[in-house]
Amino acid sequence: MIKSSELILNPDGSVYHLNLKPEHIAHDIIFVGDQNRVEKITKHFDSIEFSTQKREFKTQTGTYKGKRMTVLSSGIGPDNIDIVMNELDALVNIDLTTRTIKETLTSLNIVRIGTSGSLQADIPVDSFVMGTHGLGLDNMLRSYLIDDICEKDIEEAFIKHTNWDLRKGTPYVIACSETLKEKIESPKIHTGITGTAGGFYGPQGRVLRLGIQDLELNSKMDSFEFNGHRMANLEMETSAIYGLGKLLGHNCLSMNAIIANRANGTFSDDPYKAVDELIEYTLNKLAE
Ligand code: R1P
Repeated sequence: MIKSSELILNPDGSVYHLNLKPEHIAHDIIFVGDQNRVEKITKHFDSIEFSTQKREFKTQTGTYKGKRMTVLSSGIGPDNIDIVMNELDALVNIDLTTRTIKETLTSLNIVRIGTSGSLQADIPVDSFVMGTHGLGLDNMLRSYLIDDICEKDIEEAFIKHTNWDLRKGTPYVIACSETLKEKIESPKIHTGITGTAGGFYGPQGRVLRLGIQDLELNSKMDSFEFNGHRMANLEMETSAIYGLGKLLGHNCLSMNAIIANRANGTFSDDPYKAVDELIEYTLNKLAE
């Protein structure tokens, strides 16, 4: 039995941070970072059956073209993904009344629709990237037993290529769900490794007033290549979603609208338009 200090429930029986009960979520779930993006997705729905919000975790469940889907905002960063993935998994795979793990486990389909900065000059602003892998620079996932799910060859090559300072932790690489990749990919979507940083400024090589540990980090990531895989973009959630998804048995894929190009220093003139287009594209692929 999982103790009440470990799996915290609200007085109404919902999970602590997400404020959700098992009946509130669909098996197809869309993650967004920004809570204001939830309704930009659900405005396309046929109908909405449930809405709630606690802190940055806003959830709406409804149907799109007859398919039941949940849209949930994670807020920013891998630490929030730890909360979101564990509580969503508890909703389907732990009996919240007996506080025991169910005998038959359920796999959720989880697709992130995010915003991101491209690392490659040839992946321009307003284009879309599907992360074939998440490359975690954030360390959150290293609290779990991840040795069996990591792509160790890519990790080792990345550490060597970037001369990574291990005092910042050890980068890890996790592959996306092949099933969701096949369902959602198309020639107009760029693919590549999505880097996930544990911060927005220094951890992604941005310099405002503070010096950073490796000024060359972004150009080293940009030139990294391993067996035909290169880094496409940098954001703050994908590797944590892929890692916890793989550990817990869920299918995960990350789609990002490129709103900044870090290689040539440009920013989209209309980032909301790119996000809206990615939303419509992804919704239609999911509903097929
Ligand atoms: C940083 O501005 C945030 O934007 C990106 C990053 O991953 C980070 O969460 O994604 P979202 O637009 O989905 O939040």
